[in-house]
Amino acid sequence: MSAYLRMGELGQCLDIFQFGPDIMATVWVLFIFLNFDLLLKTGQCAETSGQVLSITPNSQEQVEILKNVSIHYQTVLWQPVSSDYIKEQTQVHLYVPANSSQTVNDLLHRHSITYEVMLSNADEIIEMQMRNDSTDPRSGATFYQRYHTLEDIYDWINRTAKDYPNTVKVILVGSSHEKRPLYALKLSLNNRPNKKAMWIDCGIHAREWISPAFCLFFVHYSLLFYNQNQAMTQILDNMDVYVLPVMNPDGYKYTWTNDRMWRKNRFPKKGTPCIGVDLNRNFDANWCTRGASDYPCSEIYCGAFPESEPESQAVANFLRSHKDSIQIYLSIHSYSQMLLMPYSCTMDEAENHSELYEMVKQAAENIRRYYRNIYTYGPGAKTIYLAPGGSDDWAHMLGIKYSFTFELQDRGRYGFLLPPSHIQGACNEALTAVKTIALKVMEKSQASTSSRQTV
Ligand code: DDK
Ligand code: ZN
Repeated sequence: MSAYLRMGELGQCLDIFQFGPDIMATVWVLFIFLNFDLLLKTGQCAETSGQVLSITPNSQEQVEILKNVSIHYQTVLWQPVSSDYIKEQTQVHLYVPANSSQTVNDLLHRHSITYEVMLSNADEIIEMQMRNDSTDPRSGATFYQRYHTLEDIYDWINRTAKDYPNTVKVILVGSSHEKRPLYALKLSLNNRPNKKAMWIDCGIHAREWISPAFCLFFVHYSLLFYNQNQAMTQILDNMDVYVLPVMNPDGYKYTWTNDRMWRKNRFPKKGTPCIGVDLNRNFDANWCTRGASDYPCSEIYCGAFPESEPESQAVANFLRSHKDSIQIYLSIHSYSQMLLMPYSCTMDEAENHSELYEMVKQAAENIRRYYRNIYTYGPGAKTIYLAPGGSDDWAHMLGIKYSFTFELQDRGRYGFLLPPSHIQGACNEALTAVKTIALKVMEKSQASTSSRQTV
């Protein structure tokens, strides 16, 4: 594999040498083989685009080198989320920007660490995803098959509420550290009394662009397919839905303007050069234990105390004050195609483990049946990793018993840079999971009401 990849790299380098005539070919190829290492070290092969590498360390020594690279060089870990969790025989996905690719590639070669280039043109993909926004006439795709700036999402929220004055309400649930509003939409498709509710939040993590895209799609689908699609009609007849499209607006904005790979919010920690708290480590569920970090520069920094951040506090306050009606909590993330249930903050099983497990299992089976795509499922701690302080675990402990985190497409091909052409497919899969779970929950509550009635 490594030989193949090295040849691939060489192909890119060759452009800059401008050797032309066929007659030279044989000599040239020979030259390359003999001087391969030299070519690499001359520094002539600098990448012009950021890359994403897939690296599987096969010794403890390689693990240490990778940790070192990801901490001390200008790179961004995609997987695992923090260098502490790099381990032998487990794939590491590493984003390497153009200006450090020479150094990083050399270093990996020097230590005989083989890697695969997952994406060689990351910058181009990033540029395409941004160009795809606004009113670019070159983009034929519809609104819901594109990514949108924060401003466009705010506009869309207002427009949606205006277009559906009887069924959609905008709720200001709080504001971000940089004072941006946190708007949720409340979908209330009919006036039945004592309706239950479902909460969906998107965009806790800034770089997971497919997540806000899903929230927009979901609202659109709900409004369009109520009274058209049977499952959707049943669900919306029985419950209201609160949708928070961007829980971390400061971070999301930052991914459009400064750093596409940003994850956390934008809270500047005084006395350090570090910015950002991981909002999905900031809730009061075994807060800041193993799987989170109290080091402010970490990607999984838990913050100064539980709910220290205005964004997590706003959501926690809203859930606390609506916990009697909210039955289902869903948090949308990417990537890795997983349907996760509590707990992620401990290895212990949730008290309703089996019913939750049945739900994610059936949801994954439906996705597989309808879209031929594989989602793994189970409790977070056992399926992905220990992740204390998460919103789903906290909601579950609050008493919202049907609480889940979805990790949408893909499984690493594009990672956070999922192309716009994949938005539709990713959203349909997630929608299938939402429908499956909501219908199951309704079945259960109807069964329990009717049994109560029969007693
Ligand atoms: O927060 C994380 O690291 C991932 C999503 Se990117 C989810 C971890 C499991 C759910 C924790 N509440
Ligand atoms: Zn996430």
